[in-house]
Amino acid sequence: MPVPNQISFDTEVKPHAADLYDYAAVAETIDGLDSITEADIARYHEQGFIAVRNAFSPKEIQSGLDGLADLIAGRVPEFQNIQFTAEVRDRLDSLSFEERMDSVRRLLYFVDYEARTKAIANYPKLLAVVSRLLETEATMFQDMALIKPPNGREKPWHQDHAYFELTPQTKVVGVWIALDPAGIENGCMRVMPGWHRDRKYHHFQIRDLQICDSEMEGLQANRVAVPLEPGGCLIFDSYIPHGTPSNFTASRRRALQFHYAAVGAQKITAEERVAFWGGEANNIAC
Ligand SMILES: O=C(O)CCC(=O)C(=O)O
Repeated sequence: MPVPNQISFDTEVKPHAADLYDYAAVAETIDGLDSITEADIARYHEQGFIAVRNAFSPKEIQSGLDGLADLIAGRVPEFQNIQFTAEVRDRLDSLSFEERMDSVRRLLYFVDYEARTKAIANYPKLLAVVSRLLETEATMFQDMALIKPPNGREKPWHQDHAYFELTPQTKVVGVWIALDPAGIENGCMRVMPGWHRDRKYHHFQIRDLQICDSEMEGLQANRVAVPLEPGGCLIFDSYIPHGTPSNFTASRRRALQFHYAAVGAQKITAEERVAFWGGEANNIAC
């Protein structure tokens, strides 16, 4: 289904439980995309993710931030696919640029409007790593920018594959790139290492399309936090449960996220996706 290219607004949601993103360990990182070894590739398959520091240079990250700033400021008027927080619905046009930046939740499908972000998505060293992981030529099929401003809301636990109109068997690699320091307190990623294997969760529309909180409660011992400096990235399997808590700081936490699959990956319909992944559609209670 085509995604409408238009401004939208988030809905107000209840806060998450205080311990929903507690974790037992912090992820180790590999230094640079060039350093990824066959052992790291094996670890990706085993754990469902790898984290890389210094994957992109400060100049490349600044170009990504500049690209997003142009899109958010409306300097590319043909691009409208920005979701703002609910509380600015009635006053969007009166916001300063900084206030507008801090009212964005996400941008979707922008790279065809903005060359600097497209260059990051198609960065040859990144594509080479993703193709190694997929064991075939990779193509990017979804681009998103996640802006978690001060007090920004959570992204509840989910598996990205539940969002895609691709067969459940399709191998998908996600790449989440930090544009600001992403730390424990401002909402860095949390993942469940190894939980991408043979696990499929029904997803429910609660605070977002998500795994039921009760499935994720009490699993602190199984969780790893992935703090990253700007230019670092998390490369992850689309079946790994992951999420990010609210941003409890005054620091922005902006990120780019791209998803890649094999060229020609087999699609399913929206109805087939819901029938496979949807909790409500399968009459399951959350
Ligand atoms: O950036 C975030 O806060 C989480 C993003 C994420 O997990 C997603 O959009 O799939």
